[in-house]
This record gives sequence, C-alpha cells and structure tokens, in this order.
Amino acid sequence: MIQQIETILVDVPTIRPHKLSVVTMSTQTLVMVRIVCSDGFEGWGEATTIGGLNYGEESPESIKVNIDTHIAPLILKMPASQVGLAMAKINKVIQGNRFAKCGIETALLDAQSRRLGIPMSELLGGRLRDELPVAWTLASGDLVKDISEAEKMLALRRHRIFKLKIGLRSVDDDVKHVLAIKRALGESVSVRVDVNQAWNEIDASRAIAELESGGVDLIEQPIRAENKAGMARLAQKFSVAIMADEALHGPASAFEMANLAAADVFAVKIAQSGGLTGACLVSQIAQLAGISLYGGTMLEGAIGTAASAHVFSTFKDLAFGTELFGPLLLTEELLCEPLVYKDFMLQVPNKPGLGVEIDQDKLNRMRRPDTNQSFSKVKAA
Ligand code: MUC
Ligand code: MG
Repeated sequence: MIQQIETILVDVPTIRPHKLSVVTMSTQTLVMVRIVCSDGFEGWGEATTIGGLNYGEESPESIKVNIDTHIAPLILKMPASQVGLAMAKINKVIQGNRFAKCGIETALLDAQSRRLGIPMSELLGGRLRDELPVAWTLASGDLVKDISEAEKMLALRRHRIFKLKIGLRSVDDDVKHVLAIKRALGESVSVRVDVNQAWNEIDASRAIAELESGGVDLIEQPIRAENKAGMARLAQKFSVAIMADEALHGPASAFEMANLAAADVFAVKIAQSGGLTGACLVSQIAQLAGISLYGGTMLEGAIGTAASAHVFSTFKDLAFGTELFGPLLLTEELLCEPLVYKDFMLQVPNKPGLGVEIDQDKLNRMRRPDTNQSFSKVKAA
C-alpha cells in the first residue's frame, strides 16, 4: 500500500540567467515527490514549474501545499501497484493542479516499474528509441554570448538545435538578433524561436515572415495561448512550422487544438499534460491529427527529465526532437550518477523505474527548510 508521501522543495541556482519574455530565472525550484510503499519500494516524481507564478498557474509552494493537504491524503493506504486507480481517485475530486498530479503519477509509476523490474517506458506502451535529440536554449539576452554559447555546445557535440527565447525586446530587435545568430551558426544548425506568447497577431505575422525567409525552422507559441483561432491562421499562412506550447493543457486542449488545426507541432510536456499518461494521450491525438511532436520541458531537474525521456521514447514520430536539457542548466547534480548526454543525444535510462537514483545526502543538504513541518510528510496511520 501507499504508506508515505513527501514533498520537497530544492532551490538550485542556474548556470547563467535564463531570460524568458515572462521572467528571468537565476534559480530553479525543483518540486520533488517521494512515495514510500509498504512493500519497501519507493518512487520519485517531480512537479517543477518555471518562475513562480509567472509562467503557469501553479507555483512550487502551491504544488507542495496542495499535494500535502489535499492530494496525498486521498491515496494513502491505497494499493501502490494500482496506479490507474489511485490517479482516477485524484482526478475525480481534484480540479486542475496538473503539475501536482504529474509529480504523484511519476512517483507511483517509478515505484511500480521498479516493483516489476522494468524501465518505466515499458509501462507506458514501450520504448521505440534509446536516445533522444536534445536542443539547447540560448537565453542570455546577449548576441555575442549566445553565439559563443552555441559554438561551445557544437564543439562539445552536446547540442546542434538551438531555441532562442525572444519577446522581451521590440519585434524588430528580436528578429535582427535571431537572424544574426542563424547567419553565424550556418545552414546545418537548426535555429528556432520561442516567443512565450509575447506578440500580437499582427506583429507575429510580420516577424514570422522574416524569420521564415531567414531559415528559422520552428516558431513556438508566438501569440497568447487563448488565441487558438489566431494560431490556426498563422499555421495556415506560413510554411515554417508553428508550435503550440502554453496552449496545451492536457488531452482536452490537444483535442481542441487538433480540431482547429491550430498548430503544426505540439510541444508535449508531462507536467502541462497532468502526468505521463496524459502526455502519451496528447501525443496520440497529435499523431492521429497529423501534427508533429516535440518533447518539451518546464526546465525540470533530473527526475522530471528522466520521466519525460521515458515518455518521449515511446513516441513513434518525434520530428522536432526534445529540449530535455534541464539538469544541464542547473549548477547542482542531485543524482548519484548523472544522466548521459552524448553526441547531441540524451540516453534514455534503461534500469528499472526511472532508472536513476537520487543522492539522498545531497538532497537533504539542499532542501528548503520546511516552514510547515506537519504537512510535509503525509503518512498512513
Ligand atoms: C518553454 O516555454 O518552452 C523550456 C525550455 C526553455 O528554455 O524554457 C522552457 C519553457
Ligand atoms: Mg515554450
């Protein structure tokens, strides 16, 4: 049975400021979930978001308090091996809270696949690939720094796909910045942009035309997530691929976006999808609708990254690769053995469960002191 659920916040500095149109990050707060089962198995999950409440409607603190107070008590003492049943109980009574649900589902699936002695990807339909291409985000905000960072990544053979965060400066300045980087890196390197909803539709139309003719090959969430009809107009108008990110809040929104032909590509994220099975469902809707796939991130640490990798390894089509570089943006490693990034790819762990082990001593040293001790560990009586 599910015996104990613990939530842990860990504040980890980033290797450099990470500038998005909605926030500049210098720290990432990892939200870790640990589930202990009465048969001795243990599972880990992650429910990390970006920039407090700047990006999404759940913050690290709200995720923690909602798991501790409302979600954990619902599933304590339930059979740990019946993950579907536990998640159905949560989904029946808890509205929203997709990130929190993702953290719980990941931990339950980790424990269950360890119990069965198989990698988590095999519980999710079965992996089709052992390694995933990984993009890097250039988000220093400085042209010279961005180019030298990209050159360093190419030389290290770590990344050859670069996503540029834009939307903070004027549209013209952003377009100039992107095209200068594309010219410096050359034809063989993929350059993409993520506007994080910052443009209106008129600016987007003008900018996308210039980016398309300059060789940029993916435009991520150029306009507000709610403007699905606008996304559909942009997808129809341009041949460069238009990708939905913030507009995707799980299977129902994926179905709506697919119906509206509101994107050429979906950025599938486990947390935005409300969990791993939700992310698989989003990918299936996309594939049925002829929409291409990209493996997205909320800049999770190693647990969320490994969980995402297991999910993305089951996708038949992954035409635009992934951006599972979260742990590389952080100054601290929390695994006993780090994830392996090699030859532009992330290797999908192949040991049972998530296939990674947390360095518990390090985690204990780094965890944010609990201000709410009584709620941080919920135990079966
Ligand atoms: C986003 O909007 O895609 C993912 C990579 C990155 O640099 O930021 C995130 C969020
Ligand atoms: Mg995005």
